[in-house]
Amino acid sequence: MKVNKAKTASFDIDPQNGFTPVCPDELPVEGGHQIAPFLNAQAEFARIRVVSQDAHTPHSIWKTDDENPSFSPVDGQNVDIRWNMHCVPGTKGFELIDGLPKPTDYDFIVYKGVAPDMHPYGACYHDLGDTLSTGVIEYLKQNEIETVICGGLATDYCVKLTVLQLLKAGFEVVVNLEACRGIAEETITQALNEMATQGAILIQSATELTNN
Ligand code: VGL
Repeated sequence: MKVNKAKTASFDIDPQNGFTPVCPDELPVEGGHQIAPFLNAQAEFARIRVVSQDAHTPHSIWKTDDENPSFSPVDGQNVDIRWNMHCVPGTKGFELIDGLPKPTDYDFIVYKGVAPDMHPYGACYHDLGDTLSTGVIEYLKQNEIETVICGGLATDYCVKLTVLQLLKAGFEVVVNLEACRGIAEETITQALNEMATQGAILIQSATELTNN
């Protein structure tokens, strides 16, 4: 497919060690550490490159413990289920996976899930109700971006929600499957269906892209 580089951004969604086998005690996604070359390939077709990073405090109310396993519900307006602690700033899990640019070489960074009682998935809003902007939509619009190419971790959570938020904001959204990895087969299939139904364009690889 053709994309206009001047009006295209590349979005690296949570490509952090905490979602890879590099950090087995966090939320390891199979193959998550292998996506850097594919994110770099899609970025060649974009003028602007943005990244989101989970930045969680170890005091988060949604963390698992002996009585409360993964996926068990947790009370609060901006939390839903429990997860192993992951992506704590200052630890390996927070850092971008090997092979990506340094954070300072991106054009815009979203840090999300910073408050102990907020665990958003999509990178465009801090809350689960999609009202409190992280600023990335405004940044992209300010830069006259019309198309956003997305990849990252995990397909069935943060990638899915970010893609749906970008679609709602009016962008043409391309999901580069080679640059995504997900947590579970069933939820990955659901996520791909939902993104496509809402208008996302799914491509197998950045080799399907050309600039005009
Ligand atoms: C994610 C589960 C919990 C993700 C983050 O980045 O997809 N998934 N926290």
